[in-house]
Amino acid sequence: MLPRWLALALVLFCAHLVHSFSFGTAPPLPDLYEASIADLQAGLDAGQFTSVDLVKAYFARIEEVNLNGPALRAVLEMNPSALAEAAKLDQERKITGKRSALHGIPVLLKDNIATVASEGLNTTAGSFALLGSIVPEDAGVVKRLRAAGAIILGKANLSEWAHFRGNIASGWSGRGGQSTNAYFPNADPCGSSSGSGIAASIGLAAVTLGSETDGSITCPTSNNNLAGIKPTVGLTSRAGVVPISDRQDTVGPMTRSVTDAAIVLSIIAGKDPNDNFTLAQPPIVPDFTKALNKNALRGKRIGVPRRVFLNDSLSGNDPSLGVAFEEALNTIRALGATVVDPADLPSAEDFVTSNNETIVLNTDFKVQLNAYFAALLKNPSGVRTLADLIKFDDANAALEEPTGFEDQSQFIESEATTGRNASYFAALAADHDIGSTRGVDFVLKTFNLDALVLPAPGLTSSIAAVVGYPIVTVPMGFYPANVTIGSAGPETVYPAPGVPFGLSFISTAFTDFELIGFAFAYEQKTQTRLARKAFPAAIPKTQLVDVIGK
Ligand SMILES: *[C@@H]1O[C@H](CO)[C@@H](O)[C@H](O)[C@H]1NC(C)=O
Ligand SMILES: *[C@@H]1O[C@H](CO)[C@@H](O)[C@H](O)[C@H]1NC(C)=O
Ligand SMILES: *[C@@H]1O[C@H](CO)[C@@H](O)[C@H](O)[C@H]1NC(C)=O
Ligand SMILES: *[C@@H]1O[C@H](CO)[C@@H](O)[C@H](O)[C@H]1NC(C)=O
Ligand SMILES: *[C@@H]1O[C@H](CO)[C@@H](O)[C@H](O)[C@H]1NC(C)=O
Ligand SMILES: *[C@@H]1O[C@H](CO)[C@@H](O)[C@H](O)[C@H]1NC(C)=O
Ligand SMILES: CC(=O)N[C@H]1CO[C@H](CO)[C@@H](O)[C@@H]1O
Repeated sequence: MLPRWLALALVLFCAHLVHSFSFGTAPPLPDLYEASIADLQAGLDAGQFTSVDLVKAYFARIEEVNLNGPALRAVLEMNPSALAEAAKLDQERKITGKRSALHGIPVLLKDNIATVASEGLNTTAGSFALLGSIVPEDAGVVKRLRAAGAIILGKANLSEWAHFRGNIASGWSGRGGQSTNAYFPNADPCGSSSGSGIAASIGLAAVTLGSETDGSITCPTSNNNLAGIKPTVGLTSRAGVVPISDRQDTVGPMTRSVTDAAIVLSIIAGKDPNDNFTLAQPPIVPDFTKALNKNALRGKRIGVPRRVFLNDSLSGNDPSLGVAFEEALNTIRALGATVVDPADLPSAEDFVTSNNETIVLNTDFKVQLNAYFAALLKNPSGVRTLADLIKFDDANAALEEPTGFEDQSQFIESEATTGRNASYFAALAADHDIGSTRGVDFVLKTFNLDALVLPAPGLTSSIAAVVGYPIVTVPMGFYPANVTIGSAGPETVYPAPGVPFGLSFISTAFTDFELIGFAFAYEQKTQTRLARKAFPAAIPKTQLVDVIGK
């Protein structure tokens, strides 16, 4: 037995060790659940940890929850070259310093964004029909990420073909299965950038990229408690992105804060000779972090297009969303803005009845998907056209059409189109009329507004989608404990208690900078994201301390 004085001294000594370990001079390691790009750069610059450590930690976090535990199915593939890429970038940081704010930062990509096959990752839009395909080159946005020193961590699950196959639950793909939300077991993550949303929400990557044609960034941003930017069409390159329509597709960041989203957008935005829509953007890519001003809403006029969009029987929204939205308007007023309410779109009803968007997307999809297939250097499935793809899915029904996920109606409708004829251009002109002439630009001008604001769910994304306008979405609240749980598919529920929802700021083309400012001011005032965490089993436990030096 130890003498009492020695036992006491040991206890005190151990207490001292614990004390100096957790409260010593070095700043604490960032918690990867919430860590910002700035937190990670500070630790990397100070030599507290390396990018190799970061990749190891994110890989371990993915392992914990992707197929194990709650099986969120957020991630399709982890990059076999990521550790080697990280080691090189660690070395470079030591010798010549960092290239950008994303140097050594692991980024997860939606699986419709191409990366060169030699690196080891597939680009499949979630489908076995593209497994093993060889893309001609990295997507335009990936070239920019790599030039900035970012690490491609892997590919995220998604609604297959960015949700353009048929009436299939959000977040499902043949290769990845049904991905689910981290805030309520088996809740809908929304889509089509589902895995990007889930992964960003619980820190399976530092930041993620999604793509949107109509709602595919803003909706999963909303459901997963994130900040997301759906850039103006033509601000970020779509070259090398499995397409739906060049009129509406756009690539943007999905992150835990507006600040991180602004950092990522500043790097991925810009002209790309391989996407001529980008040539129409203003000559200089703004530094979007300069928009991060807490007073950005002061003196601004923000309109509420109430008719149709805030009518629950038309939007399909739960009434609890409307309650939170009225509070959000009060916050916007408190931040010094004038809320113009209502600021109705003359075209509001068209967003319920018009079929023009469907005509445009169906026509473009066939033309552009066939061009995507034609540009592949190799595709082992043998699929070279949309017609082949429809046959492939039917022939591989166990993989691509399991019970509850059989539908190919959008593929079939698109295949029936015969190119960009007069009806197509009429539909495009009608979309311009609905979205701009009697839509966003009409109300902005009539009421002298800086932006519109609406809850993210419902019909909101279409207002901007049909004319390629930007949306910035930030956390607004969470469904209450007594919300009526609904069905969102064979395996998913929505709404459900504690599932997040967002607030969307919308304006005309190339107002991304201003919208980022408005969203930042609202985010800083409310800090809604921090009010609630994922359910315990969906929170990965691995932290940097578990991997450093191992
Ligand atoms: C990419 O697909 C091939 C099958 O064609 C597979 O062998 C490989 O493991 C996949 N890559 C990753 C990172 O999963
Ligand atoms: C892009 O190029 C195509 C043909 O290559 C052309 O039809 C289209 O008008 C161009 N778009 C823009 C925005 O320049
Ligand atoms: C909401 O829409 C329904 C269906 O069109 C309509 O009957 C109702 O009057 C609308 N409510 C309001 C407040 O406009
Ligand atoms: C297209 O929109 C216009 C309104 O601008 C409408 O009159 C027309 O019926 C719509 N066409 C279809 C096919 O929905
Ligand atoms: C354009 O093609 C569609 C099928 O894609 C067809 O329904 C429509 O009638 C055509 N319009 C014209 C003007 O030829
Ligand atoms: C949930 O509770 C709120 C506040 O008590 C109440 O206003 C609302 O009607 C309830 N909703 C349901 C679906 O019971
Ligand atoms: C990274 C990862 O866990 N990927 C998995 C995604 O889901 C498919 C289908 O279950 C698995 O085959 C992958 O291994």
